[in-house]
Amino acid sequence: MRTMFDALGSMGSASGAGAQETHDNDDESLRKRYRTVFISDLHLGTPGCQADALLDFLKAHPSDNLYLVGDIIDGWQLRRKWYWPQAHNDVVQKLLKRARKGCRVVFIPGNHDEFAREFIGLRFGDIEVMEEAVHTTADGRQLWVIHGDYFDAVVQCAKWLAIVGDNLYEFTLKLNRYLNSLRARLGLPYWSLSAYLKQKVKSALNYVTDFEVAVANEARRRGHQGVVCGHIHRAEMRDIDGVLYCNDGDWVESRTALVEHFDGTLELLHWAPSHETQGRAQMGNTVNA
Ligand SMILES: [Mn+2]
Repeated sequence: MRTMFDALGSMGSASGAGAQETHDNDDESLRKRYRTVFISDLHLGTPGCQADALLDFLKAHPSDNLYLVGDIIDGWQLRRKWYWPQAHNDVVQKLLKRARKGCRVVFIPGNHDEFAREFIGLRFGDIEVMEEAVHTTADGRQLWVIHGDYFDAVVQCAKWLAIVGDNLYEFTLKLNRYLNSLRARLGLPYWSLSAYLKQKVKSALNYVTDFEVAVANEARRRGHQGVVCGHIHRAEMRDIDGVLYCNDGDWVESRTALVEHFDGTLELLHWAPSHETQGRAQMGNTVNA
């Protein structure tokens, strides 16, 4: 089935599918080039999407690889109310053009653009659509790339378990009273079962609200060194028990992206449009290891 994207993409698909993008004459030649750029949660089709800033960012950050890590086009909102200004069209055109010029562009649909999940294994123009990906960094690390909405269910399920755990805690309070009255009768000192278990339940509750830990755990289970996701609109890069958890943030509030330098160094960027500050401000969150 042909789509608008096929039509747009095929306009110039003959021009080079090499790994190295030929530099544009209009932009990019003087820009700093990255090996990989990861962005997600653009929410094109909603008034919240900061399309102009995103366009500036894309122009300023050419790359060999570009991962679109879900919630690129907000199908949920578009179904409710059609909103598609020129700037949003420009972003789509820019992405298609980038793919046409030899940048490997991978689109991993999220929950807001789940309509694209039926195109998994196919292409929008020169953009590959994949359910998930594994990106190998220049220094040989394997990063699992997913949107992350699947973990809502994991977190929800864990939350439910925590409620059970919480009821269990109430029960242990009763049990504690009973046990200690028994211990007192036997001449044994007081021992707090509830304090002991409270600590356990508390850490369980922290765990369940922790999307990040759930994602990192699954990446570890799959044998990856790291994971790149989006979905929760919270940019982050940190080690979670030996797995590098990276969240590239969003383009609704924070205007953030994850980039890989040519030596494999990963960096979280926070884009500030030039009228706000001079160029790009970095979050100073770089992981070399
Ligand atoms: Mn999402």
